[in-house]
Amino acid sequence: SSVSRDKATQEIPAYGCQRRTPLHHHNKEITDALEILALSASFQGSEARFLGFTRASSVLKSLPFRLQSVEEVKDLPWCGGHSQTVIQEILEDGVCREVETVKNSEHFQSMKALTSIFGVGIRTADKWYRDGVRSLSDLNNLGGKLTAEQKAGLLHYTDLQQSVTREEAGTVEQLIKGALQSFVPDVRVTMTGGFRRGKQEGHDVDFLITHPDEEALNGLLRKAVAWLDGKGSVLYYHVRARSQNFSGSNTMDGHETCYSIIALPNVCPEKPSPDAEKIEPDLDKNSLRNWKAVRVDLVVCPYSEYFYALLGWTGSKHFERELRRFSLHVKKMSLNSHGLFDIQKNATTLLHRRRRYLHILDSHMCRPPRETP
Ligand code: DCP
Ligand code: MG
Repeated sequence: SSVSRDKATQEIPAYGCQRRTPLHHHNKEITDALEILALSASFQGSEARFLGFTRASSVLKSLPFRLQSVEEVKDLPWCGGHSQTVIQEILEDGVCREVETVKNSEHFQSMKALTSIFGVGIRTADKWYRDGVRSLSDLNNLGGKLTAEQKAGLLHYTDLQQSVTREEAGTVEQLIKGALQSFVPDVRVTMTGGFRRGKQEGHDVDFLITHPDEEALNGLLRKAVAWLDGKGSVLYYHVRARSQNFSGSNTMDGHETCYSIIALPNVCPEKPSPDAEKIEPDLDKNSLRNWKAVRVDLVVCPYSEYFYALLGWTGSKHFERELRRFSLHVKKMSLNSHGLFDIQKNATTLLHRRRRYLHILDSHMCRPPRETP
């Protein structure tokens, strides 16, 4: 009934971390449209509009019914005028003109293609766009100017565009665990990211690594990755060392992290028969290969920070951002993947300095995109 629908909309809390946000919900056409506008805003460097559309979309995902009229969102948090226009057009016409225009624009399409390369963030893509780059093939002319990460991203582009299945993630887990356990048999390895949230596929596989004896973790990540590399399983890797001066006011995560591309043996390899090469000696090597390139992130954290790191790496990105904003504004605490810090006790008590501090934290509430400078 409309009364119970009204009640449902009035009970939706304002922070994303206070709501259930199911993967499968009732208003996918609308949230997809809002997310296109959010993405487009981020491509234009407008963080505020990105957040506005992202929050509106997130709120609608928690609605327990399919919207029938734009009137139903009037009391919802974050669903302001611009989002209402989008919602109304989709409800009435099935499409939103602004979204269609954005989707067809050269800037949006180029930025989407460029930022889909591993190692390319919005800033790099935007610079390239201004230099005339429109598609991946234009990048060949940039050759020398690409970072090692971007070169690897381009080399394995087709594989990395395909999503990783849960089954493949399981195979990656065995591979990573095997490497780590060959050095520290009782190391703890937890799959995080989207797969920990129950997603059936992802763009990469994320792992958190810890051990009660923090000494056991020293040098472990580099040794394990080098070991895998020696076996030919690593296509690219870069280890970012643990930050030394980590403090509660730091919004960046300081854990030792390895960003990698792994050659995953195919779960069901389309193995050519052993004679195939004899019959067709010139067969493209790629069509014969029985591996797939998969992005893997490995994070090492001290045992004492494990639960914060687990929470921080489980996501989603928007959930993390909202959780940190909630901690700060409602609980007056600063949360990151290292701990929860009482800013009233630890940080400065001078009001004007605290305001500035709140402002800085608020604008950097999420880890910045992983991008090679
Ligand atoms: N994370 C974050 N802020 C970022 C990047 C990551 O808070 N800028 C956290 C939340 C993410 C988790 O790390 O859920 C893993 O990052 P991914 O980019 O791998 O995101 P997901 O695993 O959620 O999605 P996908 O299925 O696309 O891999
Ligand atoms: Mg992931």
